[in-house]
Amino acid sequence: MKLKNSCLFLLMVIGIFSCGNPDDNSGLVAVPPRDLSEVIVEDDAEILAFLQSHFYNYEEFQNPTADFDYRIKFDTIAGENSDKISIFDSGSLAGVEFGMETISVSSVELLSASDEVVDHTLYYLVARQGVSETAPTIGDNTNVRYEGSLLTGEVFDSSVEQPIQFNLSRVVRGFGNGLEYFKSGTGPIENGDGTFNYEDYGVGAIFMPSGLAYFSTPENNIIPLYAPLVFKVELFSFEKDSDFDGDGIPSFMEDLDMDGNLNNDNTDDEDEVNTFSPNYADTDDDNDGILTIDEINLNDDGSFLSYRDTDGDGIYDHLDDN
Ligand SMILES: [Ca+2]
Ligand SMILES: [Ca+2]
Ligand SMILES: [Ca+2]
Ligand SMILES: [Ca+2]
Repeated sequence: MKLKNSCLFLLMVIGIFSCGNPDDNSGLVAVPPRDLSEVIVEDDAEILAFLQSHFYNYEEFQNPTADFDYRIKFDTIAGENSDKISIFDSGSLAGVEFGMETISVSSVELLSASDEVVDHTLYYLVARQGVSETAPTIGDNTNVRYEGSLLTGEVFDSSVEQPIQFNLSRVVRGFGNGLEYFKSGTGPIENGDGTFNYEDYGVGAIFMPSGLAYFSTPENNIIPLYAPLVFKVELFSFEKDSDFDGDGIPSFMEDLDMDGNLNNDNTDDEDEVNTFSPNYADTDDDNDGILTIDEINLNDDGSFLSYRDTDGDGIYDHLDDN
């Protein structure tokens, strides 16, 4: 499984860089990452060029045959396919031009030399919307099949046969944020041979600029620096209101600044210089020695009921080490 969280890796890199001048002694000269605001312009242009020059097998999705596998395929608009409708014009694409929100990315979290917050557009193509009532949140555990590739079509990672479990905050940011727009299917349905199937699940693709992926940290010797990525996705199922750390608070509620990113909310970060554990992955959020689950109120069934503020200072007990 290579679809790791770039943010946690980057935080480790910050630690290394902050230990001293990289020009000293080693003879190695660190190349500072490029400015985020410069890279996003290039990435967005590359993504748009791809969306306008390629189509997906929309005809198969519109009039599926009995044996259609509901897998997305891309091809260029050329030759015998020169009359196909581009992904951009397909009516199945969403992104900022289509009324969706942008995602704010802090250059500091990507080690970019610039100190800026830059809006990023995440484009996603919904070829088939799933049938579940709700979509997963950024904190939920999901059961997905996927294939990650460069815009050139070169595949760098996939799980296209068997579904795999991902928590949407433990993967690259664009993948987690993109899956929030898909619904899941029905199942599992036992096939009789020990395998399981799902039906009517969401199928689509997510197109992300490098600032929502690996940016300046190349992966697997395949993903180059500053590479926009595309992920084909199939969302079989998800666990609603997942509680990743089991502290009684659903993960999505541990996004204190409500920016849709759970990896930048760490109440006791001063105590975790080398062991950064954001609140959604920390059983003692304020590091006062009392577990979070013992500082909140739970229902009889163990689900979240309410927060406590014993000393009335406006800071909840589990975030208040005083
Ligand atoms: Ca939790
Ligand atoms: Ca946050
Ligand atoms: Ca923590
Ligand atoms: Ca505590």
